Amino acid sequence: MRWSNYFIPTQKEKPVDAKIPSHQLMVRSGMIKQESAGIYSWLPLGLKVLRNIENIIREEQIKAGAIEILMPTLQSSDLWNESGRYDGYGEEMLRITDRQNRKLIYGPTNEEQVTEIFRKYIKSYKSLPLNLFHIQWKFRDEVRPRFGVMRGREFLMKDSYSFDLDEDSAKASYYKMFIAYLKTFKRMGLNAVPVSAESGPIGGNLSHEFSIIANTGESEIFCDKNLLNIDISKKDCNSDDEISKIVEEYLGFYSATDEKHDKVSFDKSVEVDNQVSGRGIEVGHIFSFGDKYSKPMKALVVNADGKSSNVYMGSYGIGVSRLVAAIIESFNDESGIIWPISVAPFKVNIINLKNSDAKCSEKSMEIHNLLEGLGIETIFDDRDESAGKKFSDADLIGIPIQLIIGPRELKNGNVELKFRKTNKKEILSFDNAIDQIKINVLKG
Ligand code: 5CA
Repeated sequence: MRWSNYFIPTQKEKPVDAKIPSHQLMVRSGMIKQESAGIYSWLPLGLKVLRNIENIIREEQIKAGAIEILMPTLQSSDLWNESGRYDGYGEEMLRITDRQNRKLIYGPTNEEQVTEIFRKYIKSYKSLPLNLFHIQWKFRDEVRPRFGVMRGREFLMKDSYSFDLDEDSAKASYYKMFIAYLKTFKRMGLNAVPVSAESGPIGGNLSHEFSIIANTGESEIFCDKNLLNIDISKKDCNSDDEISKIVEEYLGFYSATDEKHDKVSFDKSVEVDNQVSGRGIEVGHIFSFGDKYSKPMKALVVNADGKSSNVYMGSYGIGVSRLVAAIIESFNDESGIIWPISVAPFKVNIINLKNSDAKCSEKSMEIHNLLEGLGIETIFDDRDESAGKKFSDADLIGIPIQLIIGPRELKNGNVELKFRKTNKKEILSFDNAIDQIKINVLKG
């Protein structure tokens, strides 16, 4: 992609209302534009990152056996009356009346809607277990939308819903998602900590939040340091047994949100040197709540003995749009964003130092085409801007690899390669530079 044909409205100044690095950097790098409180347009760079994150989540959900559907943003209030949540959900729920005077709501979550789908089609234990997920916009009329997309009113969520015949099988479904979540976040370069949590308005008595430790996190979390040292990418999680063992290993260590924290048991069960307390960004939250929805909404299945019972359910959310901000909170420096390869909007940023030099422009275009041909997404900064502006914009938008092409190096058949993560520059021949890029992009 040629930068001059693209749309990246970068800005130098920090937006006055943006208090945390991710919000400042998302606005400055032209990823989002605020439309009203807690509601954003996603501009090309922001949208590319959002889609990359979405795809990683989708792949891991499918690997874990979940099946993708798409439910609407608008739901009938009748379903919420059936579950008993219509009145209870409070002012966070956006309520809408259509021209026929029918009451609708803009979904803050989809337990009711998915239970309605389930009860219409599924009648027998033979169809279980089942896990349905979708990636859809939600609306919560938060009192204090803040920190950009970190706490929006309209936000993108991945939500999955599991259906099981009994409690044991429901637990196995919960554990599957537990592991899928750790793997998902790991692929984005994030070490998520599963913390025992309150279930709030979703309900149930088994619940974990997945948090990224960061200074700008909204809530306090407490855990055993050993929890942070488990490397999920090195674990075999192929069978229910293997999954169960690993989850039990995680659950063996103390971890809790502020509301669940018990100082006495923390002090007793965790050595002082291993006590971690810090701010956490909640990027995922999972719940197991038995028949909380299936009972009032009469979602029944017939078991092998011909008896009917309410299906056991769980729900599993990931804040897709919040993750964009959480990743930036984890990876930035004073010059800008530092994208992990796996979610980066482009993998390589070619910087042509001298547009007026025909050889530089030709070589830049040639390498751009070569990389794109290899399936490596590349942005070529061909703008008529100073080298300084190109460098500072490149650092700001945070593409992991910068390839700098200037007349001096080009004369000797060389280019300069800079890795945004270390900010180290290296002069290499064309072939070596391409090899380095291939190796690093593959490594992810
Ligand atoms: N029904 C359940 C699971 S599907 C549910 O709604 N869970 S939740 O309320 O915890 O939300 C799931 C995830 O969405 C959260 O972990 C968080 O990462 C994200 N999220 C929640 N509220 C917001 C918000 N206002 N802005 C951005 N992301 C949010």
